[in-house]
Amino acid sequence: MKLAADVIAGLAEHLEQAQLQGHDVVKITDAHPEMDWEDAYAIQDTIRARKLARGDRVVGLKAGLTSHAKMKQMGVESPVFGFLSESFAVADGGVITHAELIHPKVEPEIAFVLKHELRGPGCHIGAVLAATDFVIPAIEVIDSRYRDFKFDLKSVVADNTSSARFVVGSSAVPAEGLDLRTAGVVMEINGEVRAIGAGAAVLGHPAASVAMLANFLAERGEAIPAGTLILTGGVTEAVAVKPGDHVQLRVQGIGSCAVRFA
Ligand code: 0L1
Ligand code: MG
Repeated sequence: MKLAADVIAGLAEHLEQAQLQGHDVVKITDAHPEMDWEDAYAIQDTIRARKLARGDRVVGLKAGLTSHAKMKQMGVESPVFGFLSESFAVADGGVITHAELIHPKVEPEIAFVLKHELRGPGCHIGAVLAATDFVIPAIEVIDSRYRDFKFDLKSVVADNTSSARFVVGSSAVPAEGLDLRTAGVVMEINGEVRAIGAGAAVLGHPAASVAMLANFLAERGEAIPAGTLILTGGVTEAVAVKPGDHVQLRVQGIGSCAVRFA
């Protein structure tokens, strides 16, 4: 690690305050170019600890930048991982207050819920499918705290991978019998189709994203606990939303979910 403990604590507070107050900041590597990956995840962990100390709960995990469309959109080359807090959960069909966020975008995702713990290293798609309880459609709302979504990967990791809100569908479907690679994904905003894709856009198979997360956590001596909800990453580019927008996601063979921005 390159940063001192008090600097990590200060950066976590800086980023979390930006999230809570809905204002943007410049990417933190501008002032701390020496920051390494361990520092970045330590800042994210400190944000997580701050939320837990206030009575929030971690209800899931997420992988981001797992599709070529997203990597190209953001000009980066590898996935990143973050956590989902209970305070970011929005009911299917619910309403998000746009003014609480900075510059939200929506991503169509396929989420997994595990019935068994998943532990790397060596985790693979087969192990993920065997450990999966069900899959469920999800709309992730990302809201980078960085001005104009301009960042580098370490700054994004520190900012909990832009996590801001998420919605999961009301129909949960067992993964058996589904071909998640060819499952079609259609996201509409105000009834207009804005993003189309298929599950294979996420690392060839969305379960590969879960395996990658398990293998990443193994390097930290951690596993994905049974019962965890995992967002596997946007199937398409993220789409900016404005107040009044109604977002609907349909995933072939799995179901749908929706959210409105007020
Ligand atoms: O969930 C995601 O794919 C977002 C990762 C963070 C980068 C971004 O804000 O687009
Ligand atoms: Mg995402």
